[in-house]
Amino acid sequence: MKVKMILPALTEAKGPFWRPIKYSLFPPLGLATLAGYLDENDDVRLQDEHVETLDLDDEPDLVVIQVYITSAKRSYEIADHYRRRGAHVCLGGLHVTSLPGEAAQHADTIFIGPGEDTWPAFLRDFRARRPGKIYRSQIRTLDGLPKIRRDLIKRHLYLVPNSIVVSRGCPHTCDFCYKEAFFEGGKSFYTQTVDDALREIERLPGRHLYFLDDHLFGNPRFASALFDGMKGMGRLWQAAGTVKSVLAPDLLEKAVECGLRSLFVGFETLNPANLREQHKYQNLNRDYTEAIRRLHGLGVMVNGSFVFGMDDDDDSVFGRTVEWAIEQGIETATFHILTPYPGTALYQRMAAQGRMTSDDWDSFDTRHVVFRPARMSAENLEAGYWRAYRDFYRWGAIIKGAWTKDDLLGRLRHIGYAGGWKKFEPLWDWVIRAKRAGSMLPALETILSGFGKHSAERKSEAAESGRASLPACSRQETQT
Ligand code: B12
Ligand code: SF4
Repeated sequence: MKVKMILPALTEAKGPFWRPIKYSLFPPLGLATLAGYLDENDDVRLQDEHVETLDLDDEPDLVVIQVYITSAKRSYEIADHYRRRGAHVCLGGLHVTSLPGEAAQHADTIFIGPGEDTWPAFLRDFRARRPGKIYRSQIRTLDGLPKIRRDLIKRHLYLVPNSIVVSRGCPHTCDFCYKEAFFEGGKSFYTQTVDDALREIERLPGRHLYFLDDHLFGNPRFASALFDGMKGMGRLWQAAGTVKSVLAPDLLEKAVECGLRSLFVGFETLNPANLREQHKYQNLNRDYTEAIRRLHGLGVMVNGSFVFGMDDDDDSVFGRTVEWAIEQGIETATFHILTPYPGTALYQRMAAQGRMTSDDWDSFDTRHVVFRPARMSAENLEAGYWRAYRDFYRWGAIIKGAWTKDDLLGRLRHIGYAGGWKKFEPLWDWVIRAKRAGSMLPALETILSGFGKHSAERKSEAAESGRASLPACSRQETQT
């Protein structure tokens, strides 16, 4: 059977004039996971439109498209094209789960929720020539997951070819997050076994890893055993975690010991009223400054995530947030305009209040305002968002942030890392067009390993003064 798997791109990622590096970071892991369920003798091709031009002249029997909200329009175009050519077209992913009725108009079969149970069920039915029209995920487990088909990934086209997920979902329930809608009808947070996760890590070449799990620290027992197992592997890795998990004792130290060098942290807002409104209770009454101090103290860089436009935000939010982030010495920041995704509690609330102003899914990219903000105009929200990026990544701000580090090396690393992402965008653009994103990985590893030394030095200093002792814990299998 000829199978074509496609991750369509949103318009910006294919721009003739400008290609932001973020679209050449990670390969299509979801599709490579699904490819693992195909037979050895199936002829399968995986194309990621973010990094390559799609070949649409082929004639596969089965077409599998992963649909994100921002690529929905493009996904439907491609789906319609292949249906005209007689292929059986399957659509799945987050946007299909949020709006199945819309997606069904462009597909022979649609999939609701994660694919680990529905996809193999469909394949059996398809081979028996009785494919269904809709498959809903009910069984939530990562046990027995086949080997991810990483051989289908064109590694050289990505800066971070070693992306990995060892869990699905998250234990929290924030109103603006995709998670509740996607996992409806079953568990919304579950992990691999520790041994399976370690085996997957061992299969990845090189040193660098990027865990794309929503919350790698979400199950402390699992995370702790995983970090024990990773000790001595010589990895350098990045991941996402919550303020709460950073403040918890011991786990962070273990993570650093086995290679954590940078953490994406969802601060989202500095305003408790906003946190309450979004039901982001796990951030309430947490000392953000202490969390950053802990991370920096262990030599971990911080990528802070902030959302603008919640109901308690007014025009002053941008300046205050950026100034705070710079003063904290946060190395990189990701800003978003609040975006109510269909299917989320936030969307339902906004729609009920008659505040949604757009259903053009292309604009749901967290850079456009698609609802009526409560305490500022949509224009000011959008302008403030762009200003925040400009102000945070000004050389003056980068240097000010760097000066919060207490030694010269720390300052230089801060400048190198923060400047590297934003100040050299023309260089990234050239690298992507030359199809050489992968060749920049050693530079990233060098910077990250520098931070590792930084932390090791600090730890040995602390150990000398009798302060550092990390609890040892035996490796164990854990599953939520
Ligand atoms: C890595 C990532 C990116 C990467 C690359 C994406 C990629 N290569 O896949 C980059 C940086 C480019 C990116 C960009 C953006 N992202 Co992003 N990203 C992610 C992240 C962190 C991980 C994705 C991943 O690999 N997951 C692991 C794999 C195993 O799961 P999966 O891909 O979902 O696939 C499973 C299922 O979805 C399902 N499935 C998927 N497709 C299909 C198809 C069929 C037929 C079947 C049966 C099943 C199926 O089965 C798979 C196995 O279980 C997610 C968060 C998350 N946890 O998913 C956000 C996330 C997907 N991103 C999101 C957003 C909003 C964006 C941006 C718009 C943000 C921005 N401001 O730039 C852009 C635009 C994306 C686009 N191209 O349209 C939102 C999506 C919201 C939505 N409703 O669509 C998410 C959920 C983050 C969030 N919490 O809000 N992103
Ligand atoms: S903590 Fe993050 S991943 Fe978890 S529900 Fe909230 S926004 Fe989503």
